[in-house]
Amino acid sequence: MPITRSDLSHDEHADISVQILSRRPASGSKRAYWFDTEDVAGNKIPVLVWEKHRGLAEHISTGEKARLRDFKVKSWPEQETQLHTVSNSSVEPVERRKTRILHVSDSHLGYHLRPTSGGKMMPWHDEVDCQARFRDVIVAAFENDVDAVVHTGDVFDHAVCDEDLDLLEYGVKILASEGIPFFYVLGNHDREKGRARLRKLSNAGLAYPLEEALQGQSIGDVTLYGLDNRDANWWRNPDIRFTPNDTRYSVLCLHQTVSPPYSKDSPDCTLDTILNSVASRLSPDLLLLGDLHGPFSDSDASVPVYYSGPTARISYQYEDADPRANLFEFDGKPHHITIRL
Ligand SMILES: [Mn+2]
Repeated sequence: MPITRSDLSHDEHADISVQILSRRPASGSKRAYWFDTEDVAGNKIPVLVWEKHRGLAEHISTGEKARLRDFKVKSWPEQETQLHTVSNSSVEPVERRKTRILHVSDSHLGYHLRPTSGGKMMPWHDEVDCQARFRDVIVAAFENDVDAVVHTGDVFDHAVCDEDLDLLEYGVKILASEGIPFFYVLGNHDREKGRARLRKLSNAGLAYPLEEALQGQSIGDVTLYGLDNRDANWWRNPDIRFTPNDTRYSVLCLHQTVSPPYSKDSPDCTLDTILNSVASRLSPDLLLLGDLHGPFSDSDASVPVYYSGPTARISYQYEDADPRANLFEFDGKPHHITIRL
């Protein structure tokens, strides 16, 4: 049987596996910080790290499971049981599942209601089936056993019918029923009806608008941050107030034309502008983007940056781009795999 709080006796040294729930600064002299933790039975155990042992657990993030070895038990009558570091204490991460995230974008549900792309008639318009490809996204999420789906905007096209709106709802609900959250930012094509349906789903706790979570949304050891689409003017003087987190990885999600990876005329902003504007609060490990309808990426940029491109072949300009999604597995750094839809 695994050790739980009730097995701990005052002044003994304990080895115990816990989940790290949060880290907070400790008041009082010589104290560095507290971990709020939970044993396998769900009992809360505060863990005090003394200043002289500060480095001991710096590699552990909230949300992780850790094995605490050689911690001193403090269990006074009528008080909560605590663990305190001593000179021999060690903290090791328990083998963890690597967080897997599916990134999709620009599904443009409703596109069947307009026959043009960039003002040009689309020769293959009748062959495009945004609804079918969106269903493929849901299947890809299950097949690849992901922990979350991130949609970087333009879920919907300008005009939508009930079937488009209901398909999103169906997809988000079936994901939620399997414990896979759907995170999103709004694109420049998401209009009133589409936004209203996304809002309904987020009010019901089924979909998660990243724009509204300045503290980010954590999934495993990854925290997702996002902004809805802004115009290029806003990016001249961006004001971004994210709250830092202590999970292992941060991912920033936007719906913008960004250079790099986009190398042509008039991007909304540069990658440097984005990184500088969040630098005092975040250093993202990955940028996930929507807006461009081609699969642009730059894995060698100062922060790896990826568009997924649209989930259906809706663009005249990028007619050779196959519909795809990005799968990321976080293992020391984000590893990228292309999923064809
Ligand atoms: Mn789009």
